[in-house]
Amino acid sequence: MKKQFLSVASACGLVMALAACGESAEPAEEAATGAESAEADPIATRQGLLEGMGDAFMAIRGQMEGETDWAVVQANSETIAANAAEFINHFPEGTSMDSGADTEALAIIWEDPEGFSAAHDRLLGATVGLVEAAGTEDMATFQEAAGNLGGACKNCHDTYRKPQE
Ligand code: ASC
Repeated sequence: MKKQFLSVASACGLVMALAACGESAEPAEEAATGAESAEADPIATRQGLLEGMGDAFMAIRGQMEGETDWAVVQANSETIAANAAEFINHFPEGTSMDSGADTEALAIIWEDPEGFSAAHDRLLGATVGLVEAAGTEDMATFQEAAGNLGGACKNCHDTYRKPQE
């Protein structure tokens, strides 16, 4: 807070000559917290990240039958890990199925944040394991890690996503 005040204060110093300091202080503070402001389309963002994970997992499964290009497995494993770490940041309040939006996110996500967070932690652990296993280039090791990831996906979907028909 203090640091923020100081930077606003020095910005005021710069614009003092314009006699607009009082007005400029407010936008400067808004800019400092811009990362927390509402994003345009959080549902599309998280869906894109989750679909990217699904596509990457499909590509991995393709490499697990027959000949394996470990570079492809490793790159897709990295994508899954990166998307898994990011999509969780796009569940603002008011974006469940109940909002009428085109999403399968159940309201229980916001009613049970600890459970949702625990399911996400399990996913993160599984994605770290996936990347590590991809690095070993040992199929038995990788198969186990891929199984763990599928379990983590399912674990969350079973509770927090609209049941699939
Ligand atoms: C995928 C995908 C999921 C999971 C899940 C695993 O490839 O898109 O949602 O695996 O089906 O049980």
